[in-house]
Amino acid sequence: MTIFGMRRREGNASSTQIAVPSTYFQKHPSVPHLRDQNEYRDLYQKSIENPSEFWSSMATSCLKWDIPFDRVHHGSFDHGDHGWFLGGKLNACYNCVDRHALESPDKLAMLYERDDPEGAPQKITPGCTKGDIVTIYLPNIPEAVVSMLACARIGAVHSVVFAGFSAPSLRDRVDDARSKVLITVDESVRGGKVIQMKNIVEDALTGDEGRKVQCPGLRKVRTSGGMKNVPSGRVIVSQCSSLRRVRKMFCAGDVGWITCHSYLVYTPLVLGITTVVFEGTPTYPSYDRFWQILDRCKASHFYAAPTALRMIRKMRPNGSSIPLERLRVNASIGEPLASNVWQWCYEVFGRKEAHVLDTYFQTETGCHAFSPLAGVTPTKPGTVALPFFGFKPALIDPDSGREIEGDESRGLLVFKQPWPGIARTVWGDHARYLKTYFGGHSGYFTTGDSAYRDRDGCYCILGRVDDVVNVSGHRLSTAEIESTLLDHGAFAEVAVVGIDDQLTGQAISVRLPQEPGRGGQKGARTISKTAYRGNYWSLCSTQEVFLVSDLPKTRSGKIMRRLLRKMLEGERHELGDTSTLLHPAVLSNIIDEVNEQA
Ligand code: 6R9
Repeated sequence: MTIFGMRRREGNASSTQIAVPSTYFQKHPSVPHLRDQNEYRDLYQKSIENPSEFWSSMATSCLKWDIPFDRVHHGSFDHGDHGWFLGGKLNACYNCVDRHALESPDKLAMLYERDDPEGAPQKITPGCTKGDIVTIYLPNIPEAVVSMLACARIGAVHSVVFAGFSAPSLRDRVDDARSKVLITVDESVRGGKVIQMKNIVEDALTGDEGRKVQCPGLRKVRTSGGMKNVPSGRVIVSQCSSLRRVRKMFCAGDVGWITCHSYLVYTPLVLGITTVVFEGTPTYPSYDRFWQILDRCKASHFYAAPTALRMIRKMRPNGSSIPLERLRVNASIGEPLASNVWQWCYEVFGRKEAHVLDTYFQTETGCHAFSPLAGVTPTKPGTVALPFFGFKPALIDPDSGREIEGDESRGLLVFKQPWPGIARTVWGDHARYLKTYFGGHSGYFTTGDSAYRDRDGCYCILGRVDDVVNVSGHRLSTAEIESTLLDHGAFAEVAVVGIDDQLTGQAISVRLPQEPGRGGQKGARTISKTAYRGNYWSLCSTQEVFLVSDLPKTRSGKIMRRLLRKMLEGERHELGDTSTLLHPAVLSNIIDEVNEQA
């Protein structure tokens, strides 16, 4: 079978590498840890060939241990029993807060950007003990970070639930985690709208009829009214004020997302970098909001999801006049960053002064698995560049199950050896963990994504394996088709799914959010055909194009193609878990719009 038969440049990767902008070094006096790509290669090789030595040196130089570890790693993929830094003991909160506060007590740990920039933050206490599982149902406010750190400090496990989740979704997560304590606020504000979070919690606890008691394991609920006496008084929470030349990172996601666990909370705080906590949305009060925050906070690093970048690009194609005095790293995460969106980020958003990085990781990897190194390695638009330290990637042929050697090849993305951030179980269901991540291909960790490796060894993520469209034996990744349509420049957002087709097995179906002045469905069909030509030459005739007012997305900005596929296949009442949807109403709107256009 032809796996991926396409004429176009593979994987939408650009063939040119773009060097680190020279302004990178002018924006901040600090220099990167590594000199150049050669040093990266040497160190990477060490991390793969002798992981114990590499991670031991990293763990001792970056962290303060109460009891030093006596063994770096134990376990195997076959048994799924990984343990790291055995015998060692450290406190994550101490590493994030106290040791920096002791060294430089007036250094900022957090900057808090409210939805509405006026007003002062409140402080909270979790009230729980070691071993408890604490559900944190808070918006992006400093208290969310303080609650996470407070849990880490006393040895409680935090389970952070996205603040936008509904009462049933919250209830499921409290029950699933067997949580004893829940921390929330009375209300939050997002995009100028007040959300009564305490009422949502009450609904979660009383059930739909308001009678039955739910979440029986829950012992305590803390709302803002009852939260006083911050245990960790050393976290300095401040509005943008007295700013000094320290590195500051603005990670613009929801604190419930792994991206923010790793890159809003723990990484910057462990490294002594000020982290910016933003409560609002990129569009309120205007589409300039990200620029405003980066300017006000003098942030050096920016991290956002492509969906937010695409939306801002659509509304502010020429950027903003707000200066970005310090911005030198502009990174994206969560979905593919199409080449032309990459180009816009580089030329317009960051004015060719910031290093643009498309990074790749998963909840299960815990940290970057691929990324250009800021200020060190060149970037290649359309790729996530080279593997991060300790990640040994491979591509597997989906049919034979064999590893694919050589560059310019594509297949299922797996990792061949463990790294410290690897997920160690699925809570309460270890058998599921073994089956999902190690069951498919023995000896490998399965990511569930497919990828392309180009001639320079750079990787391009092609999307979830389930999202691949199989037309007449040609396996096409939805990410590539979407990227082609985005590169054509006519649309800001696109979703492509494969639907059953008697002739070809599967046909391509395209969803485009409605945009005025594009000539409606017919115009969109013409535009998408033009964009396809030369790329998906023989497949164009099977496509369907629908214009919809919005796409179903998770709170972290991922398009839920599975739902679109099910809706088209007539399984509108069996959509499965929709609890992670940002706007649940979008589903019925899409059904109406598709019915009108079909
Ligand atoms: C961090 C995060 C993980 C999935 C992952 C992949 C997709 C992440 C990507 C990307 C293309 C990138 N993904 N980064 N796809 N290019 N740069 O998003 O974690 O929410 O667990 O999602 O996101 O499909 O497997 P998580």
